[in-house]
Amino acid sequence: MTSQFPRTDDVILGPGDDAAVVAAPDGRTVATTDLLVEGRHFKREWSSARDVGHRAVAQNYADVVAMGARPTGLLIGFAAPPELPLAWAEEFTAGVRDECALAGGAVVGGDTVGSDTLTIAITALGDLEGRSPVRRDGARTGDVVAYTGHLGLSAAGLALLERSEAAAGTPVGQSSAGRAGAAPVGEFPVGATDGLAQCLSEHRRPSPPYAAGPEAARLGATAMLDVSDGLVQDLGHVCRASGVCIDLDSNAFRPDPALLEAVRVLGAPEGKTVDAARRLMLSGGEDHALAAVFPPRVRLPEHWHVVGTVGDAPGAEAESSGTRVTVDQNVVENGGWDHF
Ligand code: TPS
Repeated sequence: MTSQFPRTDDVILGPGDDAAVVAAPDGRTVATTDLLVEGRHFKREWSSARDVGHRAVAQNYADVVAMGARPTGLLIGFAAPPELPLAWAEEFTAGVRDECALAGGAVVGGDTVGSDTLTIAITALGDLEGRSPVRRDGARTGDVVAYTGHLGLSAAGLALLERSEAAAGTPVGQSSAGRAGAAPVGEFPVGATDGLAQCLSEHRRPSPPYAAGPEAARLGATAMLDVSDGLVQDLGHVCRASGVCIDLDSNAFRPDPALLEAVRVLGAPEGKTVDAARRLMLSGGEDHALAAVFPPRVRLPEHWHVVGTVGDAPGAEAESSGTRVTVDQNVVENGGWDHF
């Protein structure tokens, strides 16, 4: 499966031998691994095989760039039930290839096994290109918190899929013809608008701001992570690692028009749509936006949205989870994704 992938300059010895050899010019490679399990992370009724290929790469490479590294290679473990159509695996492979073309790197190895549950395990590698890794423990009092990429759209897309499946038995974005096949065809029912389509697309194929990771490292970010579980919850990890607290300014969150449209469709009352959209921006995961902390004097390019500040570590009673990240000085229910 892997031999059809393009090779990059980083791949010295690609698939076909016992192990791959990937260049690491400065001697430091970042490595990360992430799993996608059918039913938990994706549904074949909701996403095409190509979508799943894109998403599998995106969620791994988002972790690579969140360290400040440039993606260089992937290893893919593919565990599939024997009845999985070959076309599904081929389309998945095409999605992986296309996302690598966007992000960089190439598939350098992998393994395929039979399994009851369709599971994709990816290990991704990246090159720090001589930079120091941007960790979670470097945030300092007085630093500013900023994000780039989308927030809330993927969560809105997921809610739309759940809602429409519960209501009609037919997921949004999937024609009845698509249901019969191995993968949905990605058509939208009459009436679905561009905004809803964008939320569904961000859920099926998140678009992490890949170049912004190395950029943040060059700009002197003191901490960074990709938003996979929800901004408030994920920033809590920075707080705990750095021994600080973070206050977010709700007015600094400018909801995307697509997100506003989705929350309206999802039933947010008139006059409450901005609030509802902001809640999704604070709690929604899986967009794989990048959140980073910068020293206050750094001049940030426009695509970084400053949304908060770093303060002193709270007292002992506030040490418990959730209370280190506040919004307008208030403790919020973080509502992020619970792994277990
Ligand atoms: C079919 N979901 C699953 S994992 C996750 C979220 C928000 C966060 C990362 O968790 N149901 C379906 N697909 C989805 N993507 C979700 C629910 C939502 P982990 O770190 O455990 O991978």
